[in-house]
Formats: sequence, C-alpha cells, structure tokens
Amino acid sequence: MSRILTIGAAQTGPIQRDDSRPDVVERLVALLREGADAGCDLVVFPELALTTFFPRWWVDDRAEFDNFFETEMPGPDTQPLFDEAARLGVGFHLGYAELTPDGHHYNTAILVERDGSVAGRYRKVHLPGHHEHEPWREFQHLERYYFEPGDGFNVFGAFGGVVGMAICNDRRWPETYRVLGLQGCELALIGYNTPVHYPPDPTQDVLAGFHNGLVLQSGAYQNGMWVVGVAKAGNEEGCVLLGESSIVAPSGEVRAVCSTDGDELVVAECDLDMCSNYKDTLFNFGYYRRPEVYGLITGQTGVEVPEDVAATLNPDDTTGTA
Ligand code: CDT
Repeated sequence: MSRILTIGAAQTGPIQRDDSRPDVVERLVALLREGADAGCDLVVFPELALTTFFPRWWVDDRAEFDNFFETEMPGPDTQPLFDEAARLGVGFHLGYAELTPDGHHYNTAILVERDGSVAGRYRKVHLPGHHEHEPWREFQHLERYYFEPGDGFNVFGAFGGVVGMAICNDRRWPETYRVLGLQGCELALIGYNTPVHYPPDPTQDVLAGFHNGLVLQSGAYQNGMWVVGVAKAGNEEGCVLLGESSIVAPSGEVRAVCSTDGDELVVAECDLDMCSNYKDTLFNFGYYRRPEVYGLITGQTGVEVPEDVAATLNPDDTTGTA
C-alpha cells in the first residue's frame, strides 16, 4: 500500500494583538481550503497559530494573559476549523496556548486526523528565553514565565505512519529528533515563531535562516524522517519573525520552502516509505548505535569539563595533576 502523503506547510503571516480569534481562524480555514485544492492529506499550521506571540511582553499578573490561552480544543472559536477539516477530509496540525481545567499553562500542538478526530497532543519540552522581566531587551522572550514544560516526546499512529511533534526551540536540540527517531518517527511536525533578532547575541541575527535550515535538515537526515517546519512569519507587533517554512525529506533535502513572510502554503508529496532508505542503512539504530557510551546525554544537563582537561587550561593550578 502506498504511503505517499501530500502535506501542506501552512505558514501564516503575523497575527497582531487585536486580531480576533474568529478572524485568525478564518485565515487558517482559507489555507486549509487551499490545501484541499492542492490534494493535501495534512496541513501543518505554526506554533501559537491563534494569537500573537504574547511571551514578548511582561505583565506582573500572568493571569492577565489567560485570554491568549484555549481552555478547550476544539472550542467555540476553533470549531469551524475542525468542521471544515472534517468536511474536506484534510487533517491538520495546530499550535496554541493551552490552559488546562486544573490551571496548567502549556505551549501545545495537536494533530487532527482527516475525520476530525484528535490523533495526538504535544506540550513543548524546551522552553527558551527567560523567567524574569529583562527591560534591556528590545522585546521579551518570556516562555519560561508563561508556560510549564511538557514531559516528553511521544509518537502517534496517524496518517498511515508514525508521526511525532515538536515545537519551535525543540527543533534546535538533536535529542528531540533522536527520541522521536528511537520510537520510529517517520514524520515530525514542528511549528515555530522565531524572532530574527536575538538580543543576547545579535551576531546570530544574520544566521537565523541558515540555522533554521541547518537543524531541520540535519534532524531529518540523521533520523531518516520527514520534517515539516512551519513559521508564523513577518512583522508582528514590531518584532520580525523568520519565515522560510519548509518540508524536508529523510535525505535532508528541502522539497518545498515558503518565499514570503505572509500566509502562504507550500506542498510536497512525502513518501513515508522513503524513511527506510535511511533507517535501514546508514542510520540503522539497532545495528550501529552505542548507547553504552552515550550516558552523559541523559546523565547530566550542563557542561562539565573533566578535571584533568580543565587542569591543562590552568597550568598554574596543579590541583589534581600528576
Ligand atoms: N518560539 C521559540 O521557541 N522561539 C525560539 C527563540 C529563541 S530566542 C529566545 C527559537 O528557538 O526559535
């Protein structure tokens, strides 16, 4: 049986603070319909696709921003998207801010099957930025203030394959793809909101697009999986967000890429069986991996230079040297 999926990367342009949910959902529905016309099985929307990227602002009382969160999915504002998807027989992936009934806040994505059923949910693991208000920045990146981290990377049986999700900053960490890859992931869906300006080190600004391509392509290749990276792009409340949404094959080749900073759909045919070209050969994990020498990866978080090596950097300090 063929496992060729037609996938649309549905980049959105900016969403301003005053844009209403129904207006945003209407834009998503338009992209979904464009995807249906292009024969898509699945349309992938960005991280926090229903609102502006509100963690760029500080408020003393976090509850003031609860209006940016969804308390149910689907809810009254998002139901039209679910209804249209089911009517068209097109699945979708959607990032949004989630507020649970017991008061937990997450940066979340869901995967919805072609019949409208929810196939999976993921809560962002790697929360970038800072916890405290840092007034020296041109804009804040307060994900660590507004969200709690999720507790793992799972895969889901959906669309005839093994599908995983990650969100934005997760895509920069090789562990994300490898933990998904170890569960057989054939398709990783990753929404993002990436400011082009990085206040702690502006020398990285000109490399924003390069780094985005680098991590999506290497994650795909090193794990033999399709990777779909989808941006919310453009000038959002004065903060310029990277576009360049793309669909990457298990070979690491880019099969489709957006060329604007607005609402734009690009489509690629993704043969899930192509994953085995890599999973069963060069990246045959079962045959080649050496977990017995990878212990540091799960055993520690930060860098610990071994004492004998550190000593060579400070020759005056003879502690611990022979
Ligand atoms: N949304 C998100 O995770 N953005 C981050 C910005 C990093 S700078 C704090 C990213 O990795 O693209």
